[in-house]
Amino acid sequence: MPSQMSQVPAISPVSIRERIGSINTAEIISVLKGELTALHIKQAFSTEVAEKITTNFVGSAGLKERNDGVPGQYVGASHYRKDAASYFADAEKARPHVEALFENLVDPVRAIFGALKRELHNKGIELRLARSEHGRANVCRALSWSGTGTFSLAPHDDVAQVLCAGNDYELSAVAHNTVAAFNFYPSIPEEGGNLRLWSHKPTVIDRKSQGVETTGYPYSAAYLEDVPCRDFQLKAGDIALIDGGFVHGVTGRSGDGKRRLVLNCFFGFARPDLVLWWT
Ligand SMILES: O=C(O)CCC(=O)C(=O)O
Ligand SMILES: [Fe+2]
Repeated sequence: MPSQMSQVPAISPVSIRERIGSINTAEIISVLKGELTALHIKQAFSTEVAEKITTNFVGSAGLKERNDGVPGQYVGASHYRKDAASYFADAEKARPHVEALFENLVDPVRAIFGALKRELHNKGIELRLARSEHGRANVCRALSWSGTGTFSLAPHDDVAQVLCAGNDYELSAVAHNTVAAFNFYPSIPEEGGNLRLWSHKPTVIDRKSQGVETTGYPYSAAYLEDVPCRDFQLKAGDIALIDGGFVHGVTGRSGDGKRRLVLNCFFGFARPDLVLWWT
């Protein structure tokens, strides 16, 4: 038997909350602390704001095709597979384009960042964007996945890339705590494009066995075959906040209806008194 097959994924229990309304900082903090695995808030921001952000993304002068092995278009910067110097330089360059997505809107990303910053400050904890001598992270990046087949974004975890980010990144400290992933959805196709979450939180040994030690991407269908999963059916204006240590992916889309657009960012405790936020 090939060594890749020898590791059987352990089933990790998940705790999920799904509801309509506005997100609150107490539930964001429960994800940050690892008490809640996933939080899906439906109709969390207005369709008017969602449509404006989508229009701005489509017309953005900063819109690019990813060239790091993950099919998709984006505005913003990703630390994935980059050293700190290139990531922060990219973030600085992309900042005007990220800001232009929000124009003069009161958008959900900056609103939540501000509310969480105030709430954590009251508890003696600082929340700030990750930074280095080369620059600082942006509040989010915008992504439109273009993988074809079963998944438009293949199953992955968000922790490997943080764990292996390197010593020059202050954010690598977060890998030992919950890496929380915020996803805001300005546009969602009629069918498909679900966020799928598997009941499995890979260890370093699991990742090594699957050949994804430094990337956490992609996990094969065979590896996940016997792991229970659940789908979040999303609509424009929804927010999904997950523990990025659990394997997750985005299901494929049928037809050529509306595009799927996500605003994504990561955050987590680097120290008991410091929460970092990056993309
Ligand atoms: O698009 C989504 O719903 C999830 C995005 C994601 O998992 C990521 O950017 O790491
Ligand atoms: Fe992810």
